[in-house]
Amino acid sequence: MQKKWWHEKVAYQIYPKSFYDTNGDGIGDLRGIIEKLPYLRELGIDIVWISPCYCSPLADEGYDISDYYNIDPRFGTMEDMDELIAEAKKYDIGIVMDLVVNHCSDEHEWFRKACENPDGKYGKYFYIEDMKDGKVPCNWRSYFGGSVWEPLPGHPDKCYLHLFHKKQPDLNWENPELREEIYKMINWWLEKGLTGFRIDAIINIKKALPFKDYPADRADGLSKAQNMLADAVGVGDFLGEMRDRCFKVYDAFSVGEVFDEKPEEFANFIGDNGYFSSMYDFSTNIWGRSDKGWYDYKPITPNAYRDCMFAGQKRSEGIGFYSLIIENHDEPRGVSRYIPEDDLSGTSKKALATVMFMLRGLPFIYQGQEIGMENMKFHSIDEVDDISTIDEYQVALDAGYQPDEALKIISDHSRDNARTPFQWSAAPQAGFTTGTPWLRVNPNYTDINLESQRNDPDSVYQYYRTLIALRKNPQYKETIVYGVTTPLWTDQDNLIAFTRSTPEQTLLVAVNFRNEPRTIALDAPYKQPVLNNYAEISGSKTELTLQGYQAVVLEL
Ligand code: TEU
Ligand code: CA
Repeated sequence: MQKKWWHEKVAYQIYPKSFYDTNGDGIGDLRGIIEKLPYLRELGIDIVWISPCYCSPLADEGYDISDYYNIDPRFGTMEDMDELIAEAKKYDIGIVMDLVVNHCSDEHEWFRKACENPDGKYGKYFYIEDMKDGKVPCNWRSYFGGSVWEPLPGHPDKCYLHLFHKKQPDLNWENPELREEIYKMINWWLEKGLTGFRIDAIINIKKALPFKDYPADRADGLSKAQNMLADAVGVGDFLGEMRDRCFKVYDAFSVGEVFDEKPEEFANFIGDNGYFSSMYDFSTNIWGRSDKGWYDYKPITPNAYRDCMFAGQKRSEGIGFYSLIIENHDEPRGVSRYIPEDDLSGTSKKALATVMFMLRGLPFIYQGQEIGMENMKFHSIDEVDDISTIDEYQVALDAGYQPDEALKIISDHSRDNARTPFQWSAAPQAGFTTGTPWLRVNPNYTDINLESQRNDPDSVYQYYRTLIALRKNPQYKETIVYGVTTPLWTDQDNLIAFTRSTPEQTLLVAVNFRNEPRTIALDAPYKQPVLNNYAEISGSKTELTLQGYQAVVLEL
């Protein structure tokens, strides 16, 4: 496996709408990111992925792009973007943008022209089909609920395909002209000095054609899009072409948001000549999911979390580098998902962070994770903005849940958990804005905020800084970045332990993922402690007692 410049880096995801607002309109902006670059440097970040800030009606919060070549005025201007890229360089930070090319917005010029003339050039940029006897071509369900087919505006006899929201028409990648437009756009951005792209929902660009029904998996008579994806062959042809025409030319960093890849194709995705530099390991995020909807999801256990993580280490060993997350803008907060509510504390949050940072892969921190931000408790569906949450609320009601039960379900899973404004300080609105925030600030900001943690050497924030510094420490870097992962003591419940080793060095990572102490026995005394989320390690150098949620890294 070839070494790449980005392997030793640490990445950070910014959800711009909720990061920092500089003009008091309640919406985070690019100037807010520029202002916080010194903060990101202080934390130790090298790569920043910014969720979409292109022109957009924000139906899916920017994942519905109406102009790929401009910045939405709510986020700023192209001058701000140029300044951000240039300023970030001074801090040795590379900017990665979101590449959303499975679909665009129904307000994009291409789609408007397609509606004007479905048989013309732009009609072929989309999937536009004739209705047959008033029936749509197939029974696929959109990721956000309902049929993937919607009547084409102005043409009641025709319909267009949207795997996501109806305001997100799918682009037709089978059309070489469309692909050219996309590559031109990508290269235009890379020419500006971007470090690369995070690539959205990309597996969906290849459809199983011709359109046909699949067995219904819910009472709505529809079938989830994944059933179709399992039959779709040849996504690699598009991805390889995009790599060769764009990413390779600029030696750009690319990280794929890939779900539902075929296991035998894994190496094609992130091997030495992979379609992408890296891709996310979502196995813990999707664990326990159900076709029925969020209401039927199972809560994940520490053992399942461990199994997913170790499987990912094995899958990628010798092939490539996964990107590791505990959360992102589509997920509940990681600390709320992976730690039982009664056990939530600075200590347990540090324990979770230790696992993520000590495994092999590129760590991506999602904004607020570094201060241990938690899920929101929603008291009414009116507090929710996210289209996916609104759909799942209805799905739960349709399944017979009472409104308060449905609220509890979405509180556990909502994408808006991660989208509440960043908690900068204990000032009004968590110091995020001087105006009214677009989404309610989590009321726990008086306890959980950056300002207080900055001054506290024992804070979650300072622990994250330590983890990042450790990854870059010349004494341990090689092992932490490239060392082989070997799981340990997997017969014990709620213990996440493994070694990372190179021929020269072995680090033992042991995380007691429960509230009671436990003892672990080593074959030989360890050399020295490298990291510990407690003040000390009890026991001897061969028999250690780990306290509740104690996490240690030891050099053997
Ligand atoms: O997500 C793709 C995706 O599969 C998710 O929609 C996932 O199914 C969903 O979040 C579960 O609730 C990407 C983006 O990350 C997401 O924000 C967008 O909504 C989506 O693509 C469409 O662009
Ligand atoms: Ca603003």
